[in-house]
Amino acid sequence: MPPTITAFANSPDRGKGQARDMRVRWALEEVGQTYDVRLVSFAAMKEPAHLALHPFGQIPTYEDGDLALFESGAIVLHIAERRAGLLPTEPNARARAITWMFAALSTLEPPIVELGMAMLFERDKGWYAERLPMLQDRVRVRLGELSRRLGDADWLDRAFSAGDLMMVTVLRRLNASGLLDAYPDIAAYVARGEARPAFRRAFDAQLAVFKAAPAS
Ligand code: GTB
Repeated sequence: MPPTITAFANSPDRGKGQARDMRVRWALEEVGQTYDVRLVSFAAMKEPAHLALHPFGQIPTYEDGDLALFESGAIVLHIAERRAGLLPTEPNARARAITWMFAALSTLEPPIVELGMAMLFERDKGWYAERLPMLQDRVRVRLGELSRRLGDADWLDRAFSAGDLMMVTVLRRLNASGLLDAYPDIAAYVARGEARPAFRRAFDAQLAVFKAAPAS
């Protein structure tokens, strides 16, 4: 039996691949692991059956036999540890790739998500115009640092790894912000990730869900 992941039945991003099932799909595609998808509504995510899998009532989850996981980072790491293709075998390189996964999730993602949330939900607030530049600057600081580290390399630590997969999915959340326009090297890095055949397969699979969903 292939593993089963959960994804939005009706993703609010309208198939842009911004929900966090995208990184799990991509990881599964990179390692050549087939998978099933169980689509869940917002209401179903808060029902006991889903809460038993995910204490915070979110997607994605991952089930394989008697193992159930939540948190996209933990799921991608689990996939990468069990099948070849996403983590180097040399121990130090492997540890560095995992470090980049954590950096993506705990250093880059928080300010990027905070900016995205403000742009989505706070535009009509009196404080928005004052707060926006501060949120943008926090992201720019990280982009500048990332850009300096990336230099003219294709990937963060020589070969493509789960660290790059995670970083690219996090950076893609800036697509609508326009901030990446000032960082052509990072934009090119994201584009390299998006050009990978495994990314394309994962993207197309989640887009197909959006296209098949009844209009909401
Ligand atoms: N830390 C967890 C992880 O990495 O797995 C976060 C999981 C999470 O935020 N899941 C979101 C969710 O289930 C979906 S991905 N939300 C429903 C809820 O909390 O009730 C976040 C997301 C949603 C929508 C867009 N979008 O429309 O662009 C982008 C990202």
